[in-house]
Amino acid sequence: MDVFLLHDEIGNRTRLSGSGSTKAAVRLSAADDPDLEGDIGVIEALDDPELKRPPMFKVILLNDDYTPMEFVVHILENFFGMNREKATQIMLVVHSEGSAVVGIYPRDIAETKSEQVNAYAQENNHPLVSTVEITD
Ligand code: TYC
Repeated sequence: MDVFLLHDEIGNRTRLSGSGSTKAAVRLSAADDPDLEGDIGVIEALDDPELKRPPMFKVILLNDDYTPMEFVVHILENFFGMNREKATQIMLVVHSEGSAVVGIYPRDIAETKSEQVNAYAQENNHPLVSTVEITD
């Protein structure tokens, strides 16, 4: 917790504490309240609201019975930046488990990659499909 000691012009010290804001002393004028004119008041500037991390999304590759293994490896190398060894390993996980997460990205990037993979598979007459799911 931040603690501020406020020294005013007439020698009084006021202990200000708190977090999430910055406080400053002001001398009140008749415009604020005629009864309090000349007293010390405190104004408080609230911090910016906490910025949340953007939610992240998984791109999931699904198995099928027809897409050639070499085509899947090619996809993993070219759309997900994997080297051949990693791409082969992940392809075999999809093949044996039915699906695997192949990347985690902010929503726009995950959706674009998934759409690009699905379009590329279609253009090449393979039934390969990827999907997008929000991370837990
Ligand atoms: N099961 C496919 C085959 O035996 C290979 C394959 C792997 C297909 C991964 C899709 O996402 C996939 N040819």
